[in-house]
Amino acid sequence: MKQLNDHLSMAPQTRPHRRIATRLTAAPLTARLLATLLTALLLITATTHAQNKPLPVIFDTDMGPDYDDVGAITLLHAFADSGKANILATIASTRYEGVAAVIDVFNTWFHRPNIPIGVPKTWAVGQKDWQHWTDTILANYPHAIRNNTQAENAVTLYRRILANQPDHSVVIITTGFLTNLSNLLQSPPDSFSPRDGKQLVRQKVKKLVSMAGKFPQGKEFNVAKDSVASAYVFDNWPTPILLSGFEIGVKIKTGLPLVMNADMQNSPVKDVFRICLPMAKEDAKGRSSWDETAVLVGIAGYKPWYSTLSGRIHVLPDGSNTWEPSASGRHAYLVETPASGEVQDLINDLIMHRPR
Ligand SMILES: [Ca+2]
Repeated sequence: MKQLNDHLSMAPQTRPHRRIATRLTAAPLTARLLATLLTALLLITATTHAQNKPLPVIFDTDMGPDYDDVGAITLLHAFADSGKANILATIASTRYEGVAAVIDVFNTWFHRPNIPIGVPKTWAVGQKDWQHWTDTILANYPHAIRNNTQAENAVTLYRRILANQPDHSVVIITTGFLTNLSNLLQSPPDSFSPRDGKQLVRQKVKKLVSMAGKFPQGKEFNVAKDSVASAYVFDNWPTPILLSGFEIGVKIKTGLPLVMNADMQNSPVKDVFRICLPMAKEDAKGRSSWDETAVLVGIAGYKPWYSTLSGRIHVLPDGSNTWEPSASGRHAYLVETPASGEVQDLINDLIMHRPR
């Protein structure tokens, strides 16, 4: 349970003592300069690659309990601004009142207020943040959506968006629960497509990239909170799946350079980290960056920072997962390389991205 609880938004007094971060809080100046150059190079390279074809992306997030989703949506918009990604939709996998509005805050701040927003209209996790960062940004930043009734049905939105995309083109990135994808797979034909959900996914989706699981085995929040949906998706999803496990993001501590950046003013991203970082002892050297890794590898690719192991993930009834290695497996999880240490500075720079 500890591994699960590490990613839970528990009340601070009930949080378990967590491992002490071994990374430095503020990298030396030369390292920071190098990181900035690496980030610039990444975005320039992304722009070059993307000049003809930005990657069509659907972002599915439990925006609200943990705040690494805030870092993740910032990376998403940074890659969109560099021409690397085309954000087709931003969809919540949780349904606490306000989640659609919170997503709208970030899309609006990054000058993309018209990105479609979906929320689950049937059962879904409803867990909200304990730090009240969502309340703060809703009170202080513009957003057109006021409540979840103004957002589209998540499954309907998936079907509408996918039906209009080229075959085998869409990358779905999830940083929350797999509730929507399970419902999508089991959806019947409708006015948008004569195909059922599984057929539509097989036709339109290129790959699924998820922050999910712990490898080679363990119990992780995103998989466990709706374990029935997780098991269904992993058993039935008809495209390749790339998984960023708990062990990848937990050691990537980010947010302090953002909070200490005096030039960043009136930023909901900075406000969230400024509010939340001091509220948990384990975040003293930055927040673990589980969700940011999924966006990074989903759009920029996993090399050179990671390699992968192929096989198949299995979800057990208690929400934990195991791994079955197989060279021909459709699933793969990230494995660290000597370059993995660069990711912390890279994400620290990317979450300071400003609206273009
Ligand atoms: Ca998340």
